[in-house]
Amino acid sequence: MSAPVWPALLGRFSWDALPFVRAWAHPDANEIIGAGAGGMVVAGALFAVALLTYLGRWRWLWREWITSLDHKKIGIMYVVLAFIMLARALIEANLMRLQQASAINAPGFVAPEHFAELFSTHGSIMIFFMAMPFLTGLMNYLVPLQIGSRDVAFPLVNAIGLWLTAAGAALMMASLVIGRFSTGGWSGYPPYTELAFSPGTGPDYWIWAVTLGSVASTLAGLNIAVTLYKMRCPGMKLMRMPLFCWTSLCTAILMVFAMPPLTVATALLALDRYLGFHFFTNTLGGNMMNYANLFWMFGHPEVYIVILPAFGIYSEVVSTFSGKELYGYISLVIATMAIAVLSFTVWLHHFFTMGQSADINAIFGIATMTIGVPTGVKIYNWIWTMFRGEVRFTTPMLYALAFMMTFVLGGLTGIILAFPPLDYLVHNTLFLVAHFHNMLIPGTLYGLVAAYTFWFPKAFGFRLNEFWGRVAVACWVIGFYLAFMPLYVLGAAGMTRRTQAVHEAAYRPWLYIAEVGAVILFCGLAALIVQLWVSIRDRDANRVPVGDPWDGRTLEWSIAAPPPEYNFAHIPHVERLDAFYHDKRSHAPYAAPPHYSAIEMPRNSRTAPVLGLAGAATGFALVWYMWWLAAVGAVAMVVTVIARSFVRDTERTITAEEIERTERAWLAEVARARPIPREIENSTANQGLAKVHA
Ligand SMILES: [Cu+2]
Repeated sequence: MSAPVWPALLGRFSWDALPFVRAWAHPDANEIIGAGAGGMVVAGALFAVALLTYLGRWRWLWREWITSLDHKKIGIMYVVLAFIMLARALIEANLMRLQQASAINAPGFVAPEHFAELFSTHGSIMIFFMAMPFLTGLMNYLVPLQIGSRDVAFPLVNAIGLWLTAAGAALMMASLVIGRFSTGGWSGYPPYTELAFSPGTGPDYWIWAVTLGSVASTLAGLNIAVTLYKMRCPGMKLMRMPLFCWTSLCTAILMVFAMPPLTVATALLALDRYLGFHFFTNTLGGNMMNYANLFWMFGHPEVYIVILPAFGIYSEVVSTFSGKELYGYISLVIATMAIAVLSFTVWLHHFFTMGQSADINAIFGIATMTIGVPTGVKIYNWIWTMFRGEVRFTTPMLYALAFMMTFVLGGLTGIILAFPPLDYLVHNTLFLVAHFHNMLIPGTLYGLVAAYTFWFPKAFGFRLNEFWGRVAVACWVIGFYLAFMPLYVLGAAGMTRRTQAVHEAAYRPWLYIAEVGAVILFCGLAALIVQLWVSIRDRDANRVPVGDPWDGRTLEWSIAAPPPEYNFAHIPHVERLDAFYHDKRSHAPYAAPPHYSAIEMPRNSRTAPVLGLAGAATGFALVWYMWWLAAVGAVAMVVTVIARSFVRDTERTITAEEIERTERAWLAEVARARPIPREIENSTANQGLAKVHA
């Protein structure tokens, strides 16, 4: 480390902190990759700034998006953030596989420290800044539409959640350009992450990024739960909610109870690192087991936070594309609640080998196996939903089918790991890595991408290209099997996880196959990018303005695509499950109401983006010991909240005339559209009006 530059102003920053300077001094493959990654972040940011300036879109971005409190726009921004972070974390996954495949009794091209940063950022990003924002975005977008509401319960809290998440993601990105990230894994275990063993900026970047993300997720959970309890339209009893709403409710409750232990764990670790406390140190009474328990009290429910929404998505997809009511709705609801409760009783299975008695291990092992039961109920229900249905093998449905087969395999290896004596054998090996990717790729990623494909036409008014969607499915599925099945073999053969160098030549063929799989997985993302490009190019031909391209069942399909700001001109009244599906068959769902009335919607607010900016600045300042900036950021946050409490004029009225104009234009589209049967729903004839038989 060279000497700090202007310590009072720039804290512990030194020129060495810049990867470009390091690459200049030691131009080897390792440093050049680091500088390339930093360069990509800088180039991406410059490109975005240049593009916005060239198109003159700054004001538009600020007014229409950044300051918006519209739950739909906030949802879309969450998903955009998730896709950006997915790209980075997938590149890192490819680098790790390439390193292991090329470092068999050879040094490879990534140094050990750099490799440790790669698996730490890959895990932290995939969980906190890919899966979490993606599912929070989907819940934001869909929950109000599915329960017949105009908004979420707390629109401003919603926006604050988004911008705090973005602040955390910005810190993750900053760590590529200035300084280094943690080498302590996504779980950041002390004492390794304590100051004595990791004195650099890495664990501090991890602490503040994760803290911002966890506070944001707590807020998101509160908001979604209250929305589902208080904002349902008349007649929408709890047991009439679409299954995605049920899984969102259970997820939101899990967020409210599971995120605070994480916030506490990172806060205590910060006290250790910054102020010399000893919560988790090796000496002076510290005990890292306190951290392990706190972290996994969050960490295991987190697994279900990221999987339950996908269960809801698959329920909607399977039921819609089978043309049938969900089989066993009540048992699906009960199974979801059972999983949510049980998820708090199993955290100890993450450290069977860390010293508790055999009896305690046995109890947690049995509790873990119990979770297989409600999950099995769900798989059973989806299979029976398809049985004797008119199944259409569209892109989202293909994800659902791939999920059902792959997820069950992963569940079986989970039962192996739940059995403590067997866990002792494969603990800390690639077997575990194979297992959780086997759960999270089908159980989260496939679900999120299926939802993106399924609801994209609702959000943007045109369908995504089906061919490229199928190419993406093929890549994600084939890539998954090639990348992770070899890891089971390697793990059972004793190859440890998180290893930068490999000294066993017999591993070679399996590592090669895994590397090919990782490349194919990356092609899955590339196919999604091509799909988006092609779909935007052909958007006029694929418009579905009426808003119901798949003969949908729930309320979000009953309004225009894209929906107007106020969602529903008249708040719907539902009498049963899948109300819209049955309305289409018994009533005229597109009749104009006798009159329209004015609607109040929240005004835009600068509060959330300012809090996000101040949060990012404070986190960055704490990482670099720039105390003056940390103080400025913290004061700015408090002042912003106080200032907001004096704002009286928070609502904006949409006049009845404006609503009438919007609704009439849409009803004219409905009148012009030709109802189409399901066989041609993926052709340009589909304008979003479903042909139904009464
Ligand atoms: Cu677990």
